[in-house]
Amino acid sequence: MSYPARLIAFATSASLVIGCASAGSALDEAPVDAGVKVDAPTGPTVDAPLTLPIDAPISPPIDAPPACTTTTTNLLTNPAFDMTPLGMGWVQTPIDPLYPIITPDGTLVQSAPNKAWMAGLARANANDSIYQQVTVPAGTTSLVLTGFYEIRTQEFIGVYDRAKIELVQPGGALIQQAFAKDNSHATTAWTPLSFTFSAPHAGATVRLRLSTASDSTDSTSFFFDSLALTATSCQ
Ligand SMILES: [Ca+2]
Ligand SMILES: [Ca+2]
Repeated sequence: MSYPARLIAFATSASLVIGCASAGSALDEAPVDAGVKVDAPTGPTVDAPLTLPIDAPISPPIDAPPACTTTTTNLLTNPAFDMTPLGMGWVQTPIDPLYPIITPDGTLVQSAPNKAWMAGLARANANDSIYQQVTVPAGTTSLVLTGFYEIRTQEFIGVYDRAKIELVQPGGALIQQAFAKDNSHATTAWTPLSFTFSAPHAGATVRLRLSTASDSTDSTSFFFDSLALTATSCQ
């Protein structure tokens, strides 16, 4: 009664062995199923060449046509001190009436024949001044002082003699100082000066005042010539 059971067991084992051999052979030799989808080989991704954006050419801004014409005017009468009669346009208060400030005297001249020769006399309370009153045109956008100066001195140390140019009210109150030098700033040649006032003072009546103050020893001469108080306006 046990034999059939063993036979069954053997047959079962043989079947398993055969089954295994058959299965291995089938895997090794099985043709590629034509129906199996084979993916195309995957190569490295090649990025398409980047095309840099080409900026449209930038056209320079086209300025709008000026809405006005720029005009410059020297507000000073007799700005180079050379018109006649001598000293016209300027109000002078010299140290000594025998020595008018605007003069052809001396050898230094920036524009012939005259200049303003201030100080140069060593005296107590030796103060010179000249001024000219002007009305700045309405619409003025800038106010600029230009000119030339020379300083010659007998002083050799310390500061005792001074010169300044100021814009003042008709009553004398200071508006703004444009120039300040002293005997320590001696020159050897005519030297240009330039100052732009911080406000154009359009429409205002003002004075341009030059003044010097000297002590009683070792004189210093301050020379000025070819001044311009230039108003720029847009009309
Ligand atoms: Ca002159
Ligand atoms: Ca002096």
